[in-house]
This record gives sequence, C-alpha cells and structure tokens, in this order.
Amino acid sequence: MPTHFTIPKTQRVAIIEETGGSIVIKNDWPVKTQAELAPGECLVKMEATGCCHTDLHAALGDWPLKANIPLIGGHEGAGIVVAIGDNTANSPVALGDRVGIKWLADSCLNCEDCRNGREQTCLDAKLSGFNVDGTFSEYAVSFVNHVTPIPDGFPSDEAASILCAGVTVYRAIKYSQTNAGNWIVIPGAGGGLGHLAIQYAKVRGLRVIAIDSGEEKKELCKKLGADVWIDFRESKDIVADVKAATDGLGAHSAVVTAASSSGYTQAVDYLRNGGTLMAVGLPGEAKLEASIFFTVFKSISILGSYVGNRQDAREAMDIAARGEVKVHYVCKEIEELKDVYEGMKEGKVAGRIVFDLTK
Ligand code: 8ID
Ligand code: ZN
Repeated sequence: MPTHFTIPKTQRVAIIEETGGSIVIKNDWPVKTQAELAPGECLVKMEATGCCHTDLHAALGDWPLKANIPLIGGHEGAGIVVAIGDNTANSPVALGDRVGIKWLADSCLNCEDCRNGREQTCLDAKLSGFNVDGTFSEYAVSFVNHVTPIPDGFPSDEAASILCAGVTVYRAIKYSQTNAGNWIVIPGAGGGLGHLAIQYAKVRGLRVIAIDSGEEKKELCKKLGADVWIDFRESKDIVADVKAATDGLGAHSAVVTAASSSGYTQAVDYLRNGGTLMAVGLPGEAKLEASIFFTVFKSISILGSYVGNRQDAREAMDIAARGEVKVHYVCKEIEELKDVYEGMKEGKVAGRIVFDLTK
C-alpha cells in the first residue's frame, strides 16, 4: 500500500446552500490538507456514494432536527484513506485502506450510550451529511474510529449503500424478536432500505411480505426473494391481505422502511399477538397512530431502530461482501443529484442510486 498520496487543493462537491434550496455543484471546493486534519480525523478519497432518502429530508429541512446548512450531504460512501491527522493514537485503519463512511461519523465512545453499544445516540455524535460534511464530494473528512473497513474484493459501488441502508435494516431485523420461519412485513420494500431488508430477512430464514407500489418494485421484490407482494396503492385492505398470507394470525414483525407515515398505519392491526413493530422510516412530523388498546391486548412491542453501531456495520458489510445480500443500484454522476431527489420524492427509485465519484 502506498504511504503517500497526492492530494489536490480543490475538488468537486454537491452542496445545498440554503434549506430547501437547489443543489449547487462546485468544482473549486477546498480539500483539507493532512496538516489541517485533527487527531482522529482521516481524509477519504471517495469512490462511490449512495443517495439515501435521509439526504432528501436533510436538504428539504422536513425533520424536527435541522441539518447544518450550507451542507455537503451524503452518508453512505466508500473510498480510500489518503491521510490521517497527526497525533492520532491507535488508529484501527491505515493509509491505503478502503473504508466506508456511515451516517454515524463519530461518537465519544465513553458515554453511557457508547458504552452500551448505542453509539448512534451519543450526545456528541457527528452525523455525516447532516452536522458534518458528507460523502457527496471527491474527498471527505471522517474519523478513524468509526469508518468501516471494506473487505478486499468487494467493489466500492456495491459496498456504498451497505453503510446506511444495509446497516440500518440489518440492525432493525436483528432486534425484531423473530426466529427463522417467522413472517416479517416490510412496508417500503422496493426502496433503498426495503430492498436490502428483504434480503437480510431471507438470510435469517424469515418469510417476507413486501409492501410497496408499481410493477418495477414488484418485480424487484419478487426477484430478491419476497414470498408475498402487496401493492399499497391497489390493495383494498392491507390488514386482510397480510392476515390471509399468515394463516389468519398476522405477521410476527413489521420493519417499516417507508418514508411516509402511511406505511405505519395498519402495522399494529396486521401483527399477530406478541408481534414487534420496528420503526425505521422517518417521516418528519407524523405521529405514530396505533390503537393503545390492541397494543396492550396483543402484547405488541414498538421499537425505534436508528442506523447501527460499528459492530452492526461490520456484520452487515460482511454478509454483503460474501454475496448473500446485493445492492440493486443504478450508477449516476453527482451532477444528477437534483433529478435523483425529484425521482425519490415521486417514489420512482427502485432500490438505490449510487454516484460514481471516480470520474
Ligand atoms: O436509522 C434509521 N431509522 C434510518 C436510516 C436511513 C433511512 C431511517 N431512514 C429513513 C429515511 O429517512 C426515510 O424516511 O427511512 C426512510 C426510507 O429511506 P429510503 O429507503 O432511502 O427511501 P426510498 O428509497 O425513497 O424508499 C421508500 C419507499 O417507501 C415506499 C416508497 O414507494 C419507496 O419505495 N412507501 C411510501 I413513501 N409509502 C408507503 C406505504 N404507505 C411505501 N411503501 C408501503 N406503504
Ligand atoms: Zn441513510
């Protein structure tokens, strides 16, 4: 591995200059020099980055928490470590390593949350593409303790979306209190998170009911192993459809990856007794509408699941690197980000869009 890399002074980035504003591509954005990196920071020459619906929420400012604007978005990227800050102690990564940058860019590793493995809720969490600059750039500053090693032979464009979509659904399914053979419902199954959720669920031996809309997403979900497909725009009664597929008893879990609150509405009704609702999709202002009576009466668990910690990221990455889970993606150039957001708003993106940052 080379120990020295030539780093340009400027780079191309996609930046949002004001909330809800349009995306501007800049070709003269400064790249931090090695000397400017703080201890613990590393500079990653990006090769590929996925585009998550969270990036769209951040750009639109439709969440109760607001991003730091001006903002370079992006939080599921893969690239090569080309510089590490002086006085970085015990770095788990070295120059030349290929690593992933996830939503959780850094955490203190010492607070109660971090000690309990819930690094993502650390009060000092740095969030890529939200409160620190993200991966929609040719060079991104990240943090040696939190970047995720990418196994050799697993291409960066295939690995990128594991860093958010993959790790998020991997963890949600891991904590969904399900066993092999159980039924899991995935509203949003044709989207970025959902299409990976189908596959991680199959790896765990679960039976999958995919809910989304349109022929392209139906084909994708079926191809990825969904046992049952429900089109939420065509179904007259989603609860009845789920129950019909599950011996009338309902599903054991629902991992809701829809970006709208409508994906949550029927979940408590179609879960069987003792079922678990994993809340993953993040509509900004909506309230979770669920019958309190039946949540109690059916002993339903409702759990929020927020990205994943360093170990979740490694586990999700290893499964994908072994070829057991594959990101379905279309490669585009970062200049097309605005159009990608438009497509996402309209629910037209099946799987993921990944930007090639090597061109
Ligand atoms: O840590 C987390 N919890 C986390 C991590 C990453 C992303 C949460 N998210 C959130 C995003 O911020 C977003 O709100 O998960 C949501 C989904 O992200 P995504 O997968 O990147 O979005 P997408 O590719 O647009 O897919 C969303 C799918 O939901 C479908 C759409 O058709 C689309 O395929 N959908 C919608 I909108 N309403 C639906 C409904 N009522 C629905 N599918 C079924 N039923
Ligand atoms: Zn994301």
